[in-house]
Amino acid sequence: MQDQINKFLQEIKKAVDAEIEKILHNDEPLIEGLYKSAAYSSAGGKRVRAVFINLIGGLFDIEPGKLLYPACAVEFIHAASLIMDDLPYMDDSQLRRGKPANHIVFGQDVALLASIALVSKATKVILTDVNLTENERNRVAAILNESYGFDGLAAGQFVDLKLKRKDIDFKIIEYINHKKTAALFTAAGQIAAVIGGAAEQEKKAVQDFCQNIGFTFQIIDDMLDIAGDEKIVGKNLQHDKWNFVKLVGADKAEKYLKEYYDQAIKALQIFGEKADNLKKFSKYLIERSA
Ligand code: GRG
Repeated sequence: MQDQINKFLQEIKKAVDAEIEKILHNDEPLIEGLYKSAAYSSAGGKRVRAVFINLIGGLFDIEPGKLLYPACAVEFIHAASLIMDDLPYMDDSQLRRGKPANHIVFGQDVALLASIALVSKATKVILTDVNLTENERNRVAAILNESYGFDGLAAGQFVDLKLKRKDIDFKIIEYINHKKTAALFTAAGQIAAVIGGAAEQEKKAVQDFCQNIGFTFQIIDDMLDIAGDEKIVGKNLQHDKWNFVKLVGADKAEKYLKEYYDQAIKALQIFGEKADNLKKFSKYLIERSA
């Protein structure tokens, strides 16, 4: 069964990689550099959020082809956030996905423009998605829109950047993890739930699952930041201003990890066996080394 899910994940990754490459194909010589920069940072990555959309879509029997553009859109926003995050006045990282960060290759000016262009492209692929109804397009675009502004990535990044060491407490860390990391997982889940015509109780379960799995994902990220191998993780480690694991200690971090993980899996109960692949993927995520 694990082999079956690996095959499924590879297929999603392959389809999303290929479609992203196609979408970012450029015929306009004047802005070739902008496209190159955007394509550079949209390539690679584990495609975790794309996989989530598809596995959550499976709970509602959505045919995978219908989720291809939403998956690309979420990955575009994710890539845009990584470009911004690496900039010298943000996290100041030189390495991303095993390659030099975008601004190292293309310059800070181009990196910022590519990031904005990718966010715009995310909206465009949804608003022109022929597989969705007009109502679905509008609802998906609204979810995406909320995921990166005052209620999502930008808010989380702002608090993260401006946080003084003396003000760090658990509630604030939850806020940051919620907005910076869980927001895109939650958006992925909500998008699949909306397209799948989920009932209110199901939407709530998907939200609970995504939020808690988002937290576990960030804790693992922080664990890898301390004990991972830069060559495998593919980004600069020991780089963050603060780190959940350093803050609460390794034992407590393990305890919180288990609590969030259990909560996430519990939220899937109402879906019965249909959630088996999602549970397997969640397990894979907490056992990951990259
Ligand atoms: C894009 C409008 C807009 C704002 C962005 C910079 C910023 C505001 C937010 C930072 C968000 C951020 C980088 C959060 C960290 C989330 C995280 C754990 C990323 C690593 O995700 P993986 O491991 O990466 O899925 P790959 O490379 O596999 O895709």
